[in-house]
Amino acid sequence: KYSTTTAIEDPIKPPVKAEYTQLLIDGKFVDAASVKKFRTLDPRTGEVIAHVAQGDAEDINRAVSAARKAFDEGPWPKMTAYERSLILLRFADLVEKHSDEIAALETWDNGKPYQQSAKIEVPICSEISLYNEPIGVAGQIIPWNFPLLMYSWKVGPALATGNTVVLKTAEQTPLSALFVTKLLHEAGLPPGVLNVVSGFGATAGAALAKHMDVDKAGLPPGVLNVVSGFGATAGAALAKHMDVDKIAFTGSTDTGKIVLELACKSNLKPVTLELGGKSPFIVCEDADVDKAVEMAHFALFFNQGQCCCAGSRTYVHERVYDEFVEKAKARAMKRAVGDPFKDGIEQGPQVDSAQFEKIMKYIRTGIESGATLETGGERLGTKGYYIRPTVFSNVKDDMLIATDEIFGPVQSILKYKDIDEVIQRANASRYGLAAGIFTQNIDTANTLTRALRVGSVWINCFDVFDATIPFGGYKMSGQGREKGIYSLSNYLQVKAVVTPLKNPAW
Ligand code: TXE
Repeated sequence: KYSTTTAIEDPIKPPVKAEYTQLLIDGKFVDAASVKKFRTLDPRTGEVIAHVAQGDAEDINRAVSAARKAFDEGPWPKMTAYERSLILLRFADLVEKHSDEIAALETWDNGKPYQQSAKIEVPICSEISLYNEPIGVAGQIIPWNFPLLMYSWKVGPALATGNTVVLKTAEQTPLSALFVTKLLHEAGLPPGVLNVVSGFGATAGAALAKHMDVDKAGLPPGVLNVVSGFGATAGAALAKHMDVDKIAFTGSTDTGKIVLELACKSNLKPVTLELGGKSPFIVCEDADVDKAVEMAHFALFFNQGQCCCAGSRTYVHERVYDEFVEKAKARAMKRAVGDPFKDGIEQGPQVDSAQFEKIMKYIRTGIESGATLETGGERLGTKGYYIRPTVFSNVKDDMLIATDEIFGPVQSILKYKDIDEVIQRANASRYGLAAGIFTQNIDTANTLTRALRVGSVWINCFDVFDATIPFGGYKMSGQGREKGIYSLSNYLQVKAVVTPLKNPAW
């Protein structure tokens, strides 16, 4: 079942067209003010799928003023939660109706297996929108690894609570968000409530993070023109600026810091951040090794390894270590890699050449630092961004493959002796997003759950997501939680109201 080069060299034609490629502002598809476009590529081949409008600061301004008007003048925030819920429910129906097209678009733009897009991500996109609660206003910046899922985690709660939104999609994957936002309008969303700007992070993303309403803040005209540029330049230039009322960001820890700084130096808008991770997956001495191997494999390799919560440090007890390594290697060698539109494929290409190069660089550091390369470690085929499932054993805690987020199909296996030691080593990370525990002993599970400084613990399972379960990180994995009741509070203001009674006796 192992990948065949024919599947990769002769890609299946996607059963969908890239129909929506403009920005979506004030309920209408429009070109970027600069009329510039960027290419979004098929990661199976590196060929162009479509030319997409390239939003920048000026488009963010247009989108923010549409969102501001829609928020200040209504009707969206003034509707009852029930009225909003009717529109969101209609949207859920439309997503279901168009699920084949959306799933195909997602696989084409991102490279993830079609079955994953169709069975996991499209249904989540409609489920998560079924909230109905009160008011707010928001800027949202999302990454490319789960374009639809990130869209729904951000947009669902913001809209349900009556906010208006400017959403910036990732430059690698602009297509699915435009498609479903069109469906939201078809479901009855008033214009201006949700505006989608595709474009590059440092221009459109940074502009959104630091956007200020020039008129309201009384700042001189022209200041906003400084917004293009990366990190320190953009942050410093905009230190004095006001922005949208709230920022939610998912992406790398480095960019998260920039976003927080921009928000802080402008108008102190509240920020939620969902950032990187280096999550431990701990296989205890009593674990059923075959099941543990399968779960650890899934925890790391799911979505081509491009998950913020990937179980990317596989700690295995010394008693079962050798058997585990052998079986983990055999499982990785069986992983079906190939065209993500093909049935039975478990792993498609990485999203783009930058991610591909980053992963290959980490593989080289793993070999150079003395870890044992059990399998993989190389490119697959000659086209696109496919990487052979890679397993390293004899990994030490201070190797880069054990400390850094690789974000690819590279499993690092580490040996441990006892529970206190593994707790200390698992916690010795700048990240704290998630952890997996594999044991049949309830005391071991409870001890680890309590001791691990992470936002999610999966016991004898991994990557189980439900709209009601909160998700987010400790330490440099982020701030705040998404999903569940927490996601609603991210978008709500609290107002205390006090009034004297005429008759103090009551
Ligand atoms: O991330 P960025 P990249 C990690 C993963 C990956 C690495 C780099 O390790 O290999 O980050 O990926 C926007 N102001 N994660 O470069 O830069 C950008 O346009 C405002 C983990 O893609 O964080 C995109 O929309 N916004 C992560 C979004 O930020 C900016 C998912 C994410 O891009 C900006 C993705 C700026 N100055 C990557 N610069 C997770 N937590 O799941 C960029 N952006």
